[in-house]
Amino acid sequence: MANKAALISGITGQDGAYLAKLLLEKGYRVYGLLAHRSTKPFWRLSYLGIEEEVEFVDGDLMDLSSLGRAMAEVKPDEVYNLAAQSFVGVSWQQPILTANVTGLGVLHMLEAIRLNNPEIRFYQASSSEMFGLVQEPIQSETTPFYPRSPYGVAKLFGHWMTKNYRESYQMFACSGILFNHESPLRGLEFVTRKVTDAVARISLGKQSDLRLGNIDAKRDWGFAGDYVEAMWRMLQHDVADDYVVATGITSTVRQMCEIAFQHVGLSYEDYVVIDPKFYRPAEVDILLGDASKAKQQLQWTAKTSLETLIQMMVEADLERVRQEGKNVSGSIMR
Ligand code: NAP
Ligand code: G4F
Repeated sequence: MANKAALISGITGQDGAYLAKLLLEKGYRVYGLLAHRSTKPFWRLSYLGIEEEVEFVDGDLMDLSSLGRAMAEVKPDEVYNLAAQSFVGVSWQQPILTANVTGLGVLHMLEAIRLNNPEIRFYQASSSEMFGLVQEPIQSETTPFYPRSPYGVAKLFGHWMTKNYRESYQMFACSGILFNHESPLRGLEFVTRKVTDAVARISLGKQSDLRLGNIDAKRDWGFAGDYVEAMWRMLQHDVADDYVVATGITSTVRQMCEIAFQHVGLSYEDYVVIDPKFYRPAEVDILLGDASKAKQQLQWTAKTSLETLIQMMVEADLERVRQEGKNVSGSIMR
């Protein structure tokens, strides 16, 4: 039997890169949907050494016809929809773009599959941000949603559309409600990477302080490399369903800063400056996930502690900042 083919939207992002690596290791033919950009952001795939192993197909979540063409060309067995405007902070500045890409884009994907081959297995990257103003202290698949950002509202639309296509057309459509997950490949706009990059720069004498917003916010942070395994497992299960993917431990941004600064022998209190510019119009104060369904049905658990994760990220950023001095092209890693 020929190897399975997988189409990944958002392949140039953090999760897309880790998922592509995992699927290649499992023998898949991996195709990445590539939206047209003025520059090709392949640094994550290069970092993992897989840029040459992935095939690319043009397509944008905003263009249903391009998705239909991509399905017809690739004939995937599995589609992972990871593409999104994924930064919560910017979703207040660009709410309509966020609604279109992060919300309506999911429906475009589902329609492209339904019209081409409804047998394709579909994964939707849903988010713990949908819990927002949390209605239960520990959030599971049965916790009611209360999104707090245009991003969260858009994700909720995609989540319900995924369920609706499963129930209306019996499509194998899964929604992974993933809590925050980070890695050395995280974008610099997100708080963990902003902190680990700053820690590296401060420790190497290239930055003097770090300006942050609400450092009392709590998140359930895991490692992206662990979480893509859960995505794959969902699509190998006998029935399509929705799953929370989380560590079951929540920590404040402040505690995360403490770990990062301590790793280079510094104290965060000496460098962190609170800047209201980074406060959000409506905050998600705390997220804490219960992934017992994923554990029971998919045999998935998170393996990486926050300490290990943040230390790994600081080490990667130290290496990058050191390289910047030697290699001008190092700046494209940021
Ligand atoms: P990311 O690094 O921001 O990657 C987003 C990807 O989407 C990029 O490859 C981007 O391409 C692509 N994209 C944006 N607009 C597009 C469009 N119109 N058409 C096609 N592609 C487009 O995000 P991530 O952290 O890997 O997250 C992956 C998915 O999981 C996202 O849907 C995110 O919302 C969701 N999620 C993430 C987390 C987390 O903690 N990381 C938690 C829950 C859910 P360019 O590089 O060309 O811009
Ligand atoms: O790192 P963040 O920007 O992640 P956020 O908003 O939780 O969203 C991430 O996780 C979601 C899953 O729950 C994903 F769906 C989403 O795509 C994304 O990956 O912010 C985390 C917390 C927030 O409470 C924020 O207010 O950190 C706080 N924070 C404090 N200072 C900051 C900053 N966040 C950022 N980005 N920058 C700051 O300076």
